[in-house]
Amino acid sequence: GLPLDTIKGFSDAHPKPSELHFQYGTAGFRTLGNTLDSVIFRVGILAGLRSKKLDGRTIGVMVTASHNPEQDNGVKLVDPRGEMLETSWEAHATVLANAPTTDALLEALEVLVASAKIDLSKPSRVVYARDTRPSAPALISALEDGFKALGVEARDGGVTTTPILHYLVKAINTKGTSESYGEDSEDGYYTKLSESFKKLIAGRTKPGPLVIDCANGVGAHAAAKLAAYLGETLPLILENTATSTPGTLNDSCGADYVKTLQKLPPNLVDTMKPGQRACSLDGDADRLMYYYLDERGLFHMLDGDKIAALVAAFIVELVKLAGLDSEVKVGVVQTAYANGASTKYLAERLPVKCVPTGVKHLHHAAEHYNIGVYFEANGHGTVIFSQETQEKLAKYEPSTPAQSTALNHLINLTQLINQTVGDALSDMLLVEVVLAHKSYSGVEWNSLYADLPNRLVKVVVGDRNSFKTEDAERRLVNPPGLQAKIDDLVQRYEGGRSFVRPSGTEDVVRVYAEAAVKAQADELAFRVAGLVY
Ligand code: NG1
Ligand code: ZN
Repeated sequence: GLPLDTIKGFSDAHPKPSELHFQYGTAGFRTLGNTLDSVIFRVGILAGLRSKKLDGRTIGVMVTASHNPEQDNGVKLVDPRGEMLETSWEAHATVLANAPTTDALLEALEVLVASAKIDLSKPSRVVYARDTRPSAPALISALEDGFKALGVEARDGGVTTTPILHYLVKAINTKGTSESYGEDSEDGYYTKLSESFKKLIAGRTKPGPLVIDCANGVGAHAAAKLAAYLGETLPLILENTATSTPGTLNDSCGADYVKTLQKLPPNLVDTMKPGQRACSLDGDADRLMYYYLDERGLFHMLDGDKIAALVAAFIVELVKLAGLDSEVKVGVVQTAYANGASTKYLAERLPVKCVPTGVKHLHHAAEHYNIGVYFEANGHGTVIFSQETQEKLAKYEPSTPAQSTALNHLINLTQLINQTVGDALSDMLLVEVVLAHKSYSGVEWNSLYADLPNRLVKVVVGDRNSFKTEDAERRLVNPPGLQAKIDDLVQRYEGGRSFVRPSGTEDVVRVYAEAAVKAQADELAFRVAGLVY
């Protein structure tokens, strides 16, 4: 049975705040860092049980709150293939987090062990990491108490990015198999990325330096290490690297700042000269936002949709050049927040599917293609190659030198891309490869299509859970009658599109609107917000 006395001893030191309710949502648990002690302790136990359930395979635990303000923190579990936690276990996490007392926790654990048929004699293995937030050390010791309470074999991944933790989980679980994902160390990660990058840009014109806004987060450490592995091949200029200065994380910088405000982080204004290309990471380095200044010094943003367009078109072209277009089907997955112009551009070239917000939905839909490209407009995304496709590429015998070259590029892309989850640094190298192959500057990339003007607003409502959607969150079914009013407004705007959905991460309802001109997009968003309020 469970080591009830040991768990009790540790649990009494991590009491649940009685007034708070916690929910494992699309981003795991995420709230003020100083309220999460009991939650994180319990997640330590849950991760161990998840590992036992999966026969001792290694589970990941990441302590981060991504792009949220510095005082927030959070925790997410990673399944053995490096993917997000299986949905049914999100509910188990929520139940454990809300057990009011130690006795209630012990009871909830016994119920979980019985209902999920967990064999407690199995080993349990976990690898864990955290970003640079000041609240992390205390939360990590609560997590470690959770491991001790259950007797988990825990490996400390240190202070690192979310995508590196996902990489480690997959590398550990595939070690020594035919599907080995790479060495199970940070060195293995940087080596895998930098070697494949060097192969992919061999013989191309050396790119000019790239400015990286590291959001004063853990991406600053990772980008500095990556720069050392890349050497001369890609000069990086790192900005916003003050990871130990309190109050700086994600403050007036980072991918979310750039996407939301559609402007340069203020402290890059002097660094950026006309023609300069740059990108921003978020606080845990899984989102990426590109931009450049044109020759007049005007700012142009290249978001997740632009990355999807660039990358998907390139991969489709390589598959065709390799002579594999009848056998390998490439598809794209987006959410309702994708710019309508990107959807139009992509749908003219390949299949495009729209799914509800949240990486797990995008990832699962992308698995239905041989090669699935998915990006959220906010810059989170990746490309996944099915196991069958990777084997096909390995065995395929090209009949011309041109086919052989294209095939090698595809194989190297399978190594360059972190297929477990969106990874700002891997995605950044991917973008640099495509730009080098196409001889594109930011200008050519940006002109693949012109973004439709858009506006995103938040509305605080009495009960966001009363907002129910269908059709991949593009239409409301509740409150009754509201969708008809939105439809009525939308059809009065040229190129108009708007939708309303409850946020999965904040206690608000989000309103998105697009229209042919900016003032109209703003007006439509505010009028729809007026209906919701
Ligand atoms: P919510 O709060 O459900 O809109 C936000 C982002 C998502 C995704 C999640 C998880 C927007 C509009 N929404 O979700 O894209 O990144 O956080 O982190 O950007
Ligand atoms: Zn993030």
